[in-house]
Amino acid sequence: MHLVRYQLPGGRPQAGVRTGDTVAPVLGFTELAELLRLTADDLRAAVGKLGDEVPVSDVRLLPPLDGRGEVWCAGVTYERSRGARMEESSQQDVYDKVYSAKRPELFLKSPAWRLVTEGEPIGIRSDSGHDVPEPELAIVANAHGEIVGFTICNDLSSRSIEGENPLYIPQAKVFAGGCALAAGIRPAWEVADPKDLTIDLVIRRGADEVFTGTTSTAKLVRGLQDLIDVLFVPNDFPDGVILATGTGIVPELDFALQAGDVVEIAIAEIGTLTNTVAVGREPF
Ligand code: DO4
Ligand code: MG
Repeated sequence: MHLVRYQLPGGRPQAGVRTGDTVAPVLGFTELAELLRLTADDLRAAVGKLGDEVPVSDVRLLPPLDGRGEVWCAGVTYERSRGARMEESSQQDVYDKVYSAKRPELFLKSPAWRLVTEGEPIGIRSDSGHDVPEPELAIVANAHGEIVGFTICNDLSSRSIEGENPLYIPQAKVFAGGCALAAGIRPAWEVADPKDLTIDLVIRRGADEVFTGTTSTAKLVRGLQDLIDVLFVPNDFPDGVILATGTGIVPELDFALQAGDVVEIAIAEIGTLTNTVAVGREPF
């Protein structure tokens, strides 16, 4: 099962559960934020009480975060990411050091309202020139800092802007269409070992597969609860938070996304996320 947000034609967004090809509302709850204010045990009980099912083809699926929810990202958590940053950057040291430092790299990627989800366009910056998708396992934590689920995040990134100077990371990482989440959250109690999941990335350009890559969350150097604990030390997340755990797949430097590319991410047991690339606004 997946926790979802959905909308019937003309209706309001509703928190629900998707099972196969149907969705059903969680009785007594409208926003996902209300569910993420519950403890993990109470959430599990709540999603057992559902209203009438409707076919998923009758609804629009929405990004699985609302209210004051935020998406954060961890960076340089896989050896591959450390290597790729050191190759692209004018400041190699910072990436080398953060990979093994006690404090992880964490950054605010997106408020709930700016997210896109399955089937919606993803953006690349028109003033960038070198852009890649970053397919990442994303942790869903409730307001109490408990891990209650997992989804997929595409942490789209400008390699040229970040490579020029790491102080430009917020501009390399935060822009319209730059953060996509899969349309469902797999509850944590259904995922036997989140540190042993295969992640696949395929990028299609017309009829061609122009990039394929695969990794496993077993290669992630940080503990999942450790990352959440660091995030919660100075912050409250009253409506829950999603933390993407970093990428272990980075194309070689000669690859860059183009408008019209189709980016497909699959994470075993969690789901899939497919979007088409669009170029954003005019350069400033
Ligand atoms: O250090 C920059 C960001 C790295 C990142 O997003 C990742 O490793 O996934
Ligand atoms: Mg990333």
